[in-house]
This record gives sequence, structure tokens and C-alpha cells, in this order.
Amino acid sequence: MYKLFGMSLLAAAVAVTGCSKKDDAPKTDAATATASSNGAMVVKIGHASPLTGPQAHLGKDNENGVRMAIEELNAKGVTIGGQKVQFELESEDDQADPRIATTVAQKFVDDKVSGIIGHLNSGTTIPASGIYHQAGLVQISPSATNPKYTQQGYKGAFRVMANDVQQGKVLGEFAVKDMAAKKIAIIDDRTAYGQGLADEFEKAAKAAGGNIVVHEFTNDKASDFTAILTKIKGVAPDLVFYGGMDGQGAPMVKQMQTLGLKAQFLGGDGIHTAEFMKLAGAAAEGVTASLPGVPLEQMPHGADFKQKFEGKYGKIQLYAPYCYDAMMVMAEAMQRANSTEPAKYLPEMAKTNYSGVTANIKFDDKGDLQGGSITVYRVVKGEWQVLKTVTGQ
Ligand code: ABU
Repeated sequence: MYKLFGMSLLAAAVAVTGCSKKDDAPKTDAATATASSNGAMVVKIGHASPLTGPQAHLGKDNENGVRMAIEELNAKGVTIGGQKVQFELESEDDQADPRIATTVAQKFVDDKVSGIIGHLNSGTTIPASGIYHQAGLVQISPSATNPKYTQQGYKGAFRVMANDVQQGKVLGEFAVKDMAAKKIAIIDDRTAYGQGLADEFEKAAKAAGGNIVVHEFTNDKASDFTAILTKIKGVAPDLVFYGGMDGQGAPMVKQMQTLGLKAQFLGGDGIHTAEFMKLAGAAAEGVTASLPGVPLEQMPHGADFKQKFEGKYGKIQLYAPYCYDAMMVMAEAMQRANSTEPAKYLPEMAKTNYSGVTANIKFDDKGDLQGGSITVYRVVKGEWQVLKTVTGQ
């Protein structure tokens, strides 16, 4: 107890005296530790996602994935460096807004979290990652798929799903070869994710022989796409590709029906949600979308995860299994390093070889998942049905 009391005093002294920017980086287990009521060392984990607004259903899903992992770790009892630890979730709402995300990131640094699971969106993950890098923190994004996140040379940046270079390639080839699309219209929401995925899709579709007849854009708050869709109807495409999230994708397919625009509709993981089905109703039928990873039922511990998660929190929206794995990977690296200090467990992160719910997780030299797969689904009778899985290399 004296040792823990001493550690709390040290943490308090650091907070009161203040530090230079460089000194803000978490330094030692002692500097970040406080004692829980059961005497365990508290290890704060930051999580950030949109917990309000049109993506709140996805943000809560992510938060619950991390929460479930933390509850299991705490129930099991984890010892790190000979000391019992208790993980504590510090969850923040970044509202899917890049500026708010940087404020949240600075708060995590100031609060001396030991690591971050997040953010959900590429548009928030990328700017926040610069702040975590400066502070020497470890960040695992469970869902941001824009390749730039791991191309910045930040040693602490990791991702547990395939990225949009992989996803865009699979979708572009699928549109031309499997959906027989010759004339293709593209719409994106101008976010880092939506635009990035649409650009990768466009490259791959062209390389496969498709003709991009129009590329329009909207934004991630829009709900009326009549003007764009009317223009697109004028060029009579075989297929409309949408780079963006379910909150826009669902009204878009409904408005396509209303306007009599009969093209096939294809999107990425942002529309592969239970919420998309709910919002689009009957117009969801026949929509095709991809999701990084193999189908949940084929994941090593997918069925177990689904039963446990849905028993506690309701239907999985999208990324909860990846969030759960991300937390487990971080905790495992800490245990192997015998330390919750980012500088000490970071080298262990790079050596990860973890049999997770979503995959056997190993990282490449950029921090990307090695061998990430992509699965393409279609809505058939109100359910996402698997069409094809492209296994990663
Ligand atoms: N992966 C799609 C949703 C999250 C993002 O990358 O913005």
C-alpha cells in the first residue's frame, strides 16, 4: 500500500508542477498509476469514437467492444510486472469531427492514458495520431481504413483491419468482374474515408476495364441527394458506388428508387451495418457492400464473441469484434513487456502474434494488419449474405 500511495503522490506531483511538452509523454508505470479500491494499479485506456450524432450507433458499438475486453481482463485478473492491474476505460466523444478529435487526443495525453483504442473514423484517427506520436503513445485503430494513418512513419500507430487500398481494389474488381458493371458512377462524402475509398475503387475499376462516367461528391451530414442522383440518372450507369457511411448511403438508395434510377448500388464497410438495413428498409434489398475481414461466423472465436456481445449490448453494428481484439492485443503486449509504459510495451506491439476473434493478428512494419482479408456481402431478404471473401496475402 505504501508503494502505491507513493506512486499516487508522484502522479499528483507531476500534475501539480506541470511539465514541458516533451515531459508530457507517459514515462513510467509509476507516473501513470493510481491505486484502485482493491489495491490494483489502475491502467487508463483511452477510447474515442462518435458517441453522439449520426454515427453514434457505430461509436457505441466500438466503445462496447473495448468495454467488454476490459471487463473480461479485469474479471480474469491481470498481473503486469508483478503487480495486479485494473484497466479503466476513458471513453470520449469525438463526434467524427477532426478538430474535436485533436482536443480529445490532447485530453488523453494530459490524463496520462497508457494507450488508445480509436478513433473510429479515418478523418479523426489521422489528425489525432500526430498528437499521440508526439506524446510517445500507442494507438490501435480498430476501424479507420484510410492507408495514410499507417503511412506517416509513426511507430506507435497500429490497425487491426485491412485498409482501403486493399478494400478499394477488391470492390473495383468486384464491380467490373462479378457485377458486370461497364458504366460506373461514383459518389463520395469527401471525408478521409469516403474520398479515399472512392479513389481506390476508381483506380481498380478502371484497371479492370470499367468506365467511370461520373464522380460526384456530397458530405457526411447530407440527407438529400436528389440533385446528384438526377444528374447520375442522366448518364444511365450500370452501377453506383458510394464511398461513405450508412447515414448517407441509406437515404441515397431510397432516393434512387424514388427517382427510378435502376443501377446496382455498391459501397464499403461504412454501409455494411444493421443500421443501414433499418434506415433503407425495402430499398436495402440487393445492395452490395464489403467489410474487411472474414465473416464473423468464420472468425476463429466469432460465434462465442457474437453470443457474449449480443447478450450484453445488442446486435453488433460493425467494428465491435475489432475493438475487442485491439484491446486484447494491447493488454497482451503490456503483459509480455511487464510494463504499461508505452515506451516499454511498444516494442512488444510490433512482435504481436495474437489469435483474436477477428484474425490471427500480426503487424507489418508500418503497423498494418498482415494478411487482412476482405469479404463482399449482399442484402438478400433483409440479411447481409456473404458473396465472396478475398483472402489477404
Ligand atoms: N472504415 C470505414 C469507417 C471508418 C473510417 O475509416 O473512416
